[in-house]
Amino acid sequence: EITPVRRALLSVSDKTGLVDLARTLEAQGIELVSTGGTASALREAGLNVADVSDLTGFPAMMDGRVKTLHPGVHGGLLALRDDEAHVAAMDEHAIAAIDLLVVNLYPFESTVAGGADYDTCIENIDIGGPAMIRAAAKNHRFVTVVTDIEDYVPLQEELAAHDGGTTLAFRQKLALTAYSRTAAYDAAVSGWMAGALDEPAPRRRSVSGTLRQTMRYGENPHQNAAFYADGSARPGVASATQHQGKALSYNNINDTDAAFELVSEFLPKDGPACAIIKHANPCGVARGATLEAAYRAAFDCDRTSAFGGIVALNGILDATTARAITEIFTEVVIAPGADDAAKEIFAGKKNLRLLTTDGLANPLEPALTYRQVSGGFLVQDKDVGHPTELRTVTKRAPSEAEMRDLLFAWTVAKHVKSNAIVYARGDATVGIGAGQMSRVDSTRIAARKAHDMAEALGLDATPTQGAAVASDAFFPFPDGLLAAADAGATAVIQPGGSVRDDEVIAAADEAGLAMVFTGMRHFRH
Ligand code: 93A
Repeated sequence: EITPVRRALLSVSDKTGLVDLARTLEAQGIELVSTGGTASALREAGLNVADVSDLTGFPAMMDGRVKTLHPGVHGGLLALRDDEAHVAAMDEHAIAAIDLLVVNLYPFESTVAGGADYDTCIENIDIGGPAMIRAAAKNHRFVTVVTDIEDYVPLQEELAAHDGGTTLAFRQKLALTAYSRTAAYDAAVSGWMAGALDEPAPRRRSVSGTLRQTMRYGENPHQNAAFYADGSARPGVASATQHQGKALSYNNINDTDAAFELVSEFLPKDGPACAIIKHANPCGVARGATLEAAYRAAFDCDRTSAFGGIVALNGILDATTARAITEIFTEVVIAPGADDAAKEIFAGKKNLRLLTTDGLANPLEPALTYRQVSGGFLVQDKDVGHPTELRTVTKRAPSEAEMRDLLFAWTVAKHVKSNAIVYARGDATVGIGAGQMSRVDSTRIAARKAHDMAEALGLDATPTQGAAVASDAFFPFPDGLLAAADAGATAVIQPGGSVRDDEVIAAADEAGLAMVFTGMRHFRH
């Protein structure tokens, strides 16, 4: 099962680690062959390398579009070494066996991420590289294929352990990596084209990703799990830098994403904001004069649930805010950045993870969301909708302060699992009801939690007194709305559109509520 490596073809765009690898290959007596830029880099380092054109009898042509697409290369990769006819064909056409292929592709994903124009993106679609990778991976019974720079060291160790050869198990594993890479690469191309052609994104779509992290376990300890990056350049948990603490768990990543997406709704120019998330739902969201004030106001919405939560900030984490956060146990803090003093304060908290993202996500930027179902998955546009027109439907119109609270509550409600009810007052949530099967239950739960919190904080009045309330979908009956009025809410925002809107509006008028319709629903299941 150990196959000796006698000849290696190296063709890499990213030259990281190339020379080191080539040196160990040369030391093993392995003959090196390369394409133009790769060969130059190796020669510069004093290595002895043949040109691919020696194998093909053709120069690289058409601006490099055709370099390795030739039987001299593909025959050498695909020939079955134990098949007489294959060996005879190699002899007849003077095809040299290639036992090791090291390729990394034209940087298509980073070219797109860098905002390159259409033609530049097209030129960065690698054709010859994936063709060789797929050929070598198919013939893994004889050929070793390396597509990830991270695998250079394991390859060097494998060759050292097996006298310049590789085992079948090793080659199989690398072949699997290789096909994952070409699949992700083509998915990136198809995704880019869907965007460039303005094709409704969820259609004609191939989905893939690149392994970012394997986790100790998934949602529960008996489930395996891994985290994939989809290659998009948007700031978020997939591209964040982790400064300290142990690796993120599956649930951490899910919750951190929810936290960051929510806080990104609050533009820094409108002031500091903070969102605290538990089990993918917000348990407190607030704006403040400072980040610390925003954090404390968010915390005061539901101090019980905030314990062990995820904190997201829309500004650079500073020392005062960092100190406030460390007053209780928090799992993860995510922010666009953190200053040195803040990092130092966190350094004393070994179990706290700090992630920085280099910016906020754009809540209006189109993207896709996926949901697995048995035998398939659902794809849809991300909910980036914003109501264009608010319509007051009650006799009383909301005051300016009520309007501000209504919009705040509405923004948060979009990020709460349905049925979502959010009470807000003075730029902070004061009660959140999430994930109930009935809207009236969500309304009551949110109010009860606000009441409990007021008691715990020793407040005279329940914070829902004078609050605005948002509902992610219409109130089908007056009962939910009346429950909110009972809790002290004075203003309501909801999509409208129920067959009983008239009844609901009449009930609102009778209770003296101001109500606006958004005409847009924000289910989140
Ligand atoms: O333009 S290509 O699709 N045509 C080819 O025949 C071909 N063969 C290898 N690109 C091709 N490659 C790619 O060139 C490799 O995948 C690698 O990314 C790059 C290495 O080129 P160089 O050695 O000139 O830097």
